[in-house]
Amino acid sequence: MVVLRKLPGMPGWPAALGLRLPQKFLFLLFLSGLLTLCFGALFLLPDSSRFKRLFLPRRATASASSSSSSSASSSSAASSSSTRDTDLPRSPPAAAEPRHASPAAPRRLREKLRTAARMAGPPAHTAPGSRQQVQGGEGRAESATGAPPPRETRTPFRFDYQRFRRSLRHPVRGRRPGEDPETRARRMKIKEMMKFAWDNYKQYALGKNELRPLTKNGHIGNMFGGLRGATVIDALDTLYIMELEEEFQEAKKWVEKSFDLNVNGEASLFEVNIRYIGGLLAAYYLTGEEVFKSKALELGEKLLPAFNTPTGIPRGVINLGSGMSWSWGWASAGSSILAEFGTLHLEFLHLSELSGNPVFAEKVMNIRKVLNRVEKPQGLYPNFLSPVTGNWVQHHVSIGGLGDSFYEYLIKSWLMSDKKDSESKKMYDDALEAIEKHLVKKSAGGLTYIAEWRGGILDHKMGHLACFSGGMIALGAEHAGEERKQHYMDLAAEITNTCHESYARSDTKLGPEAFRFDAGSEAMATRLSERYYILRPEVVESYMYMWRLTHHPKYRQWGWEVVQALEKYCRVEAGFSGIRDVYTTTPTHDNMQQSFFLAETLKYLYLLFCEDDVLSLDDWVFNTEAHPLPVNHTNFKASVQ
Ligand code: DMJ
Repeated sequence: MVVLRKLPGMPGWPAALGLRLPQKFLFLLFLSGLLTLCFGALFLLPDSSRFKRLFLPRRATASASSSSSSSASSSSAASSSSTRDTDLPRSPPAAAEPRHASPAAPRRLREKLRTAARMAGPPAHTAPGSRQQVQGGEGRAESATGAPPPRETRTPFRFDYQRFRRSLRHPVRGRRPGEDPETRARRMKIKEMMKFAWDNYKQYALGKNELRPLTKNGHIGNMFGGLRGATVIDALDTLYIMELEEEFQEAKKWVEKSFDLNVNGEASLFEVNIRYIGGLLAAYYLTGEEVFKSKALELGEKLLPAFNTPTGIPRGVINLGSGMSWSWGWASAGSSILAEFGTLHLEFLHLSELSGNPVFAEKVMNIRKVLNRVEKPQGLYPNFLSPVTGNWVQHHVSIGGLGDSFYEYLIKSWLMSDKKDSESKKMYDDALEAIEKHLVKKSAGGLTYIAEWRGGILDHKMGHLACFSGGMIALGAEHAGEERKQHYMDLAAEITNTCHESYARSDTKLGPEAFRFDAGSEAMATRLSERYYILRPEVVESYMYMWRLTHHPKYRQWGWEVVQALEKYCRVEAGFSGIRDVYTTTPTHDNMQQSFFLAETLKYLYLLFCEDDVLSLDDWVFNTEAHPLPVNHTNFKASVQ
């Protein structure tokens, strides 16, 4: 109580205020309360606060971080500590209910949740295999035993880009042997379309997510959590492959100067992964430019808190600022979506490969573990899974929307591993067998299609999205046993043919969002709400694979028909736009140039008219947004310098 001592020549404070004894007592009580509060508040300051470091010993500030980080980093093991923990900041379910918990939660609790979320994503660029470094936070210098690791064991990690380039079997942009003039002219036309799409985006919408080509402005939307420039990131590798050098430099400059990752909004984990992380990874592998790698890794870390659930199955939506995550409001009973959590594998393996940080690979390997453990009805994978119990929530199965790219990533995981990941190949083979047995049907008119399944009842409808499966099945057929190979190639060709029919039977020669095989309908939309086309790539994606694997000229011919239809019905003054009805030759436009038009539709069309060694299937797998990721020829051995 030094401050209250009576100083010579000065009256004591209470006395100076003319207080009597009971009042003095009350005043003292108030003052001591105030002091206690001030001291307590130090603990609420962020660990980085100078005041905190001044007043509290360093160890005390670090301990909270290190305990939450160790919990978070082990949460990838499905049933390990995360299911047992009840301590709130270490408890994934609590962190996973922010929408409801957040507004009412006291400030301290919210701060702890944020800390837990942050610590789930340790910084990359750490030494491979050094577990204590994976468990980020200020306490990360300590090992599991509490002792600091000897300095010399912390080997710096550097991915050896030159070594990776030497491992490729073909030059990235091909060798350019002689080719017929028509093929070249068609390829050049597609390149011109890409330049037109990019130039208009650049002129009217650079920095926004998509171009609105009718109103000549940009669209941001709410899918990417405040991230901008989806079209830039999606376009990078297409510009590079098409040798649009100047345009590629413009896009790269935007990434360097304007691509801001410090955003604070609700993002789709899936969309950010396939478009942004996929796009950045591909741009890095194609060019070796460090900026793409570092942005991909930084963004990857921001996605990690979504995995803090009791099973390690991530939730679909994540706030990129706070790390809080939750399920889509429309997903039944707080479930996660098969096509979303099942479409992370390729990108996350590369994030681990490039950073030397195993956490990304652990997260997706755990997803596979959960999926392998759960009982599959008739061998099928339903689209909704609870991230809390790890059980299916609803028995809706689809190879189109909600399910699609999960199957794609099974076969591509195997291919990307240079055919070593036999577990994913088996999962793919088993899934395809079940799909063929229960969902593949032939229409009265002889068209093969893949129906949807609702608890055992078939819905005889195929979405445009499901049309990627022709290409996927062909890709898998290449590697099926001799006796199945032809069978699967035939199935792939039949499905691709059906999807072509859905285009051929429309007035615009572009396909509807969904088409049906019931009530006398054959490969046509029967509902008004399904007649639109939003520049989707899946049908030309299958043409590209079928061309590469069979070289049947009809696939190039079909692709060219799409080019002509796009020019006629989707090209407008300032870019390309989706249309609202494919069954009229005077369609209205939806005023949206989707970023996947540049990433996928134009890239697949271009590759259809390239030689096979341009982004050769020997060296690359395309992620579900058509961003090429390299096959692991060198066993992805990290280069330690
Ligand atoms: C793309 O973003 C991806 O292909 C995704 O897998 C599904 N849909 C769109 C394009 O239609």
